[in-house]
Amino acid sequence: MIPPRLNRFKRMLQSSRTTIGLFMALANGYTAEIAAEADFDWLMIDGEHGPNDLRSILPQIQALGCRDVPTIVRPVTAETWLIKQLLDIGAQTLLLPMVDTAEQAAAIVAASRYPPHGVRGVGASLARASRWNGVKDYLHTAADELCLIPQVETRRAIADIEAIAAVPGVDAVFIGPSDLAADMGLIGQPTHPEVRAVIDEAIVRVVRAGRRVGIFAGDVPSFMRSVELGVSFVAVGSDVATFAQGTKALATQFRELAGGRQGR
Ligand code: 3PY
Ligand code: MG
Repeated sequence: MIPPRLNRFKRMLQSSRTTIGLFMALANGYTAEIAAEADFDWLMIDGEHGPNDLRSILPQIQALGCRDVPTIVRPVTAETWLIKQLLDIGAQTLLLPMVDTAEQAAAIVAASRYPPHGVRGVGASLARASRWNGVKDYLHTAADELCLIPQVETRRAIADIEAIAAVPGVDAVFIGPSDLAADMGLIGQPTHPEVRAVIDEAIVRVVRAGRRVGIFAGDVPSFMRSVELGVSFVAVGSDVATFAQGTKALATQFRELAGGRQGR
């Protein structure tokens, strides 16, 4: 029998070091392989805003699995049926958007557990996650290697952040500055001082409660402040933005060298 697949992200989360990762929304296995060559601690396959579905997430999980890169998957929504599908194809760490209450977080945990601990449907013989029933005791041990991370990204969620983080089976919470800013009436301003103040206080509260917290911080001041306050993991950018910036910079540089001629 095959031993259970260990979740390296879950173990990294237990260490005291802050890890860095990249959001991937280019939605294919080939660019996931390129990102895997960079020196990130983990990579996140984004099905919330990237054009990903189950069939595009699978090859990315496979590509990253070959390289042993700790992988997070973010589905478009935290629905029970979608959590089942993602776990069955082998996702072990899920980042779940728009979780506002401890009850919603508890429902996510239930979706990830087989009965009697939850409501995950049993289809291990058809599932890559169990190596098609090859993993020893998969039905009994699968939950041990799962890592569930609700996103806290509204004022309502921030008010309840300790309760959400304390739900048994929740491994960490993740603060979404963009949606939080929007909820605060400051859409497009995730680094606004008022948003930052709410974020700072939320981080401190989670850390004080002895729980883990992550965040997206793509600029140096937000990154440094978040690390200083004790976040465990930070998404520092995205493949899409990196590609857009890189291609623009390249074109600009050589357009100038070419004397500004249009050439198209
Ligand atoms: C947000 O900022 O709203 C996110 O979901 C992650 O960056
Ligand atoms: Mg968000």
